[in-house]
Amino acid sequence: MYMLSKRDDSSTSPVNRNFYDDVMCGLRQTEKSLPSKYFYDAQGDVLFQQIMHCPEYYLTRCEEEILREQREDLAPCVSLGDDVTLVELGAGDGSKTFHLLQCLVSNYKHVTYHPIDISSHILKHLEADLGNKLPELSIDSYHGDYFEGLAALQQQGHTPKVVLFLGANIGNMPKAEAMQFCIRMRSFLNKGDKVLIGFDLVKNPRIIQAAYDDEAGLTRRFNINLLTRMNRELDADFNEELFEHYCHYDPTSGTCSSYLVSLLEHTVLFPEDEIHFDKGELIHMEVSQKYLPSEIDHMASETGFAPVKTFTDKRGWFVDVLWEA
Ligand code: AVI
Repeated sequence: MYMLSKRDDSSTSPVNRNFYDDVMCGLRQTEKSLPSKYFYDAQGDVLFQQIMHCPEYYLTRCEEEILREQREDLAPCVSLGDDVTLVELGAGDGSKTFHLLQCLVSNYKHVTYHPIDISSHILKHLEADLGNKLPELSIDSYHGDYFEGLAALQQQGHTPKVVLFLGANIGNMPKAEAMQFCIRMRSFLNKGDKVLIGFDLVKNPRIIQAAYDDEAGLTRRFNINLLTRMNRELDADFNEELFEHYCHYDPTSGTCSSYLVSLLEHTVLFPEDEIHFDKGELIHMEVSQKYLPSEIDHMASETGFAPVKTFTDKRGWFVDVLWEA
């Protein structure tokens, strides 16, 4: 029996129970961590939108360039006959996918788009926006877990489809987990279905480091916002002033890691738990993995996909790879 909040009934919802359990599991470890999937509440969505537009965060602009400038090449690759069914995992605000969808609706009869996202807030925004801009597009969104969304689609029948997993979201998993993710994703696909996955490539380490440590402090606020969310939704008493954001890119592994550093020794109270922080102790917040092209090919072959085509931006910083199941 959980007693998560003295004040707010909504805190005892199953969603908050999972949130609480996940948080506690991470904070009770010797090396403390928090799951980055909880960054995306309404305020987190706004901050991430701002990050995507900040000068240092090149990833969104690179991928948008690919989808905008190579849409004519991409469209035939993602269409399977007259009909096109696109599923997007972690669709976000759909602003990059818009270019591809626009090209598809002007060239194909029936285009159906199934965005799946854990943020209901961003899905509502996406539906309204795309509904306005592309009235010919059929939109059928799913709020929740990616694999539950894929399973729900599978139950609707056997439609050839292309699954988009863009934005380097795959980088928010350690490499081994990303591999398992691809295997699981493939288990929901039929032979001939395709995936289009966005990977951020290894490059000058200073460029990567700056992307996760922007001058305006947006990434700092994005990380700190998770503490604010825990205070609000889990009745915790984090003092945001006692934590600083730190990020470290390790060019030998291609892993960019974000942390919050406790600036003082102190204890944070939850309704039924307390978590002690030493001065200087870290909470690992997020991994953003960068890949070599050879590692991406290796991932395709290890997970049972056949590489079809690779789309790269002009600077060669980012790729969208098309694989067939
Ligand atoms: C969503 N994801 C791909 C972003 C990234 O680049 O890892 C999340 C992010 N975190 C800080 N800045 C952006």
